Amino acid sequence: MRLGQNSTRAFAEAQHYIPGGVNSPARAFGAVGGDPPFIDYGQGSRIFDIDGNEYIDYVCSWGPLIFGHAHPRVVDAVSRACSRGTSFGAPTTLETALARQVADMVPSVEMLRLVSSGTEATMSAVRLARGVTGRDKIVKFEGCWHGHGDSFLIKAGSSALTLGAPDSPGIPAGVAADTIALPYNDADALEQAIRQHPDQIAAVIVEPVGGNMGLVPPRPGFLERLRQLTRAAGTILIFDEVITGFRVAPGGAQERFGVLPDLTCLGKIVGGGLPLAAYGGRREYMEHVSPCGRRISQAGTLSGNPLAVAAGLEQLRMLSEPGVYDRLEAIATRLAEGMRANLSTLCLDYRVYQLGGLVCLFFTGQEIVDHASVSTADTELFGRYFRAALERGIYLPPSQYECLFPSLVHSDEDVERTLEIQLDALRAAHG
Ligand code: KE4
Repeated sequence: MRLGQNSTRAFAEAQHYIPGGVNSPARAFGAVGGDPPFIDYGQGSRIFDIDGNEYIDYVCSWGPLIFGHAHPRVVDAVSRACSRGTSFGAPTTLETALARQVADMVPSVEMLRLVSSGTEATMSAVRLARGVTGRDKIVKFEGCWHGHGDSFLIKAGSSALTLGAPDSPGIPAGVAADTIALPYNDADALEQAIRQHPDQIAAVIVEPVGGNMGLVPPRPGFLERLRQLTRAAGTILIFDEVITGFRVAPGGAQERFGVLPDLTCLGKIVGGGLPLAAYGGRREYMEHVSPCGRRISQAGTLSGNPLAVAAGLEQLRMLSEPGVYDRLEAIATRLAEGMRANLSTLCLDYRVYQLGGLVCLFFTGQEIVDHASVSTADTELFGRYFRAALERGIYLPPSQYECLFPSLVHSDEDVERTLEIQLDALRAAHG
């Protein structure tokens, strides 16, 4: 990847002060080779680096920017909030308005707490589950990423998987011992785990659609079985909808698949590109979050920050307008169909998955159902494909284990241009 000299210089300096030169490992291009361009600004479906290169962006901040970069309505909402003060550390009516909007859109959510990141949301949801059940163990699924909380860095997905280090140093053995990692899409494994650990499992946390090992749809019946098994075992079912929330349907995967969890974690889109996430669900559980009920602790200086709330509320209101999800599904479907046509043109038997506003191309011919099948993908080839696409002006997520996040402002021309470039990048990758 020929990087502009300004980005090259910027990356060198950044690495002196910031580990890997980035504030989140996925951005370092470790999985795809080459150095990351440093971004100057974004507008709509495009981002522009500090050397003046333009890209059609399919990262979109890893999902939050469902209306693209610097949407006028979001910018205006944040600007108006900013002029009234950036933070108060005191309640505001807009936080209640956002909470009400989320509760109106997400079927299982009766009550919720706003926090500052998806990691904080999942950590808090698990602590709540442990607090109300009095149990210690949790179940997660291999290849799912729930942020960098200690309990989750066991066979994690996203950057942990990308960097080939599913288990992170620094996790106490005692914490790891309370996390049971099972194969995704394997409800029988959960049934067995519940039998092996009777009355010990506080929560099952799952991405209802795998989004951090690439796009891995739930097998028919998987989510329903999780719901049945957890209800029978007195275990709390947590849907981590940080990616799928407001992305695969207005009410997320729980609306799309008709399975209601006890707790839901939300992030990305709900914050409109600013640091805001949420966890919520059944009132009988949320009423034990401090300062209420059993006072299960969770706090945050900038939780419910007025700027982030303004951005998130505006985006959710825009998402509530008619026809939005048909448009998003149409964009993602066209991308997937076009990619399959490109693979057919080149007689390549790779797999393309699409669900709601998510798309993923796997460099393998195997059916994708779990972490093991995803691991058959040729990540070396993906790296060559990624760099070829970037050089041609398409900014894909820099990992085989991430999804494309198209926005509602990716035009038909953007999509057709993308598919033209994608064909070239596939050819270049195969030399
Ligand atoms: P954050 O702490 O990054 O806001 O959210 C953690 C998280 C929790 N749950 C799911 C399902 C998630 O996908 C994430 C974060 N997603 C990654 C990308 N797949 C964020 C990108 C990054 O780590 O830089």
